[in-house]
Amino acid sequence: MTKVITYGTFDLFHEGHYRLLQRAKELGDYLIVGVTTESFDKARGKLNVVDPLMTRIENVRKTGFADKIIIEEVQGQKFSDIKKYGIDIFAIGSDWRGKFDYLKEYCKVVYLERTKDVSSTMLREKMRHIQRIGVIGTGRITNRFMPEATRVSGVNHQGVYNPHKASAERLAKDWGIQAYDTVEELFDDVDLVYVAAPHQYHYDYVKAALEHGKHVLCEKPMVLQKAQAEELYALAAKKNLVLMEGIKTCYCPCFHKLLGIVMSGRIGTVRNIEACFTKLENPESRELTDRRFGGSFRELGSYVLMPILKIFGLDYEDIRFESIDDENGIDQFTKVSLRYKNGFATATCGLGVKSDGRLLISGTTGYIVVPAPWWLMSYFEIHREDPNDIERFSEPYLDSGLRYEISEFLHRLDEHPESQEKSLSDQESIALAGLMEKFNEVHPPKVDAAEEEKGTKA
Ligand code: C2G
Repeated sequence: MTKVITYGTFDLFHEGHYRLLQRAKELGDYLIVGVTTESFDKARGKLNVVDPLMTRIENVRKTGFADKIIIEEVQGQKFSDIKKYGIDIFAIGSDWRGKFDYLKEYCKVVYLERTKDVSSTMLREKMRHIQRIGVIGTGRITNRFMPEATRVSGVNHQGVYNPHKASAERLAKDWGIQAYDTVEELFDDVDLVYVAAPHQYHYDYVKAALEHGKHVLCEKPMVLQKAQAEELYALAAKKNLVLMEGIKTCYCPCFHKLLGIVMSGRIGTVRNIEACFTKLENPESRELTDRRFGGSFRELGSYVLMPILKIFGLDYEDIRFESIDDENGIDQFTKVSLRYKNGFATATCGLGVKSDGRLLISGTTGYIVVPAPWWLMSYFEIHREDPNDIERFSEPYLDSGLRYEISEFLHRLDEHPESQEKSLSDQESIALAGLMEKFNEVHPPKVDAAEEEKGTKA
């Protein structure tokens, strides 16, 4: 008798789960299904799980494929289950490809293709159906986004668009999704759109997606002009759609904790904020060669300004930008100084410069320091006058951290606009676009007419 085992959360049970179990069962004679407990999902960073364990077990049972159902409670259990039940085959979806190769020493490991189209027909009685995501752009960030989206319950990758079809096809092949010829065809097949194209194309894609009635999560900087941001948020509101800017740090649990602590007055009244983000980037990269849209501020400015706007607000009295440029006029290093009625702030960003990427918030009774890299925040300290008086806080920040913004995006779809308070509000996102625009005014790109023409046509 060939014994097969598979595991999953099986939340909002859908066709992808059904087909996975069906094919796992076909691999042998006896199928064991491990269903994850809430606490295990929490520990492994699976977010937004809706159904309680008993409902998830019942849905697996109803398929009739499982000969035995067990619960998965702890890390390392797969290995002991394989031994305990004398398993011949471990089966799991292809989104986990390579991740369970270590089990090959004990049994055969089979990665089954994920189901591409997950319709909601099996979920008629459920509150929320599986949201199909379409991705625009296939760069580094998209490659991080794809695995992170599988860690959030209630979403499923559907397809990808890139005007360079070959790149879209590559990503589509890796993820068993569809590469679309036009962006309109992608919109027709999805509920949500993730825009991760180069910044200068964001406005057009976001606008088109909203006009097609799709919710949009757009990478930072969403747009480079305030009026464009205002227009897009107004359009989203008019169409009752969610539009959210993806500055990942502001959606992570540790940042929420930090903000709560600052706002509750634990370090007194805040007087100074310093945020720094620098990166040694490849000199050939788009960020360091694109005279119109490259440079450290456009690339990293959203991160360093975000905590300043969250804590001090949008009403600064004065702002000054200072940059060190390369011979093409691309800023390698930029410092933004903001003066508020009762406080100061400095946002520093650099490409090709390395500094201590920390966030420092100084108040009248103490200061908070988030060590580098603060934008991947999982720990911070409160210091007071007595050098021994240090309070330490930590919260998980898993992998690239994009799962938190995806989770927040779904939360807003469920009509929880109040969550803007602790992450990023529309007004703050509009203000960030305004600061991008201001930077452009004081630091106009050094481009000749031919390049200008090429840029607008691209
Ligand atoms: N699945 C699929 N097609 C989809 C969605 C999911 O084939 N469109 C598969 C997954 O690859 C997985 C199974 O269905 O093999 C269960 O998926 P989830 O409930 O999302 O569970 P997961 O987080 O993948 O947990 O220990 C837990 C396991 O490691 C897997």
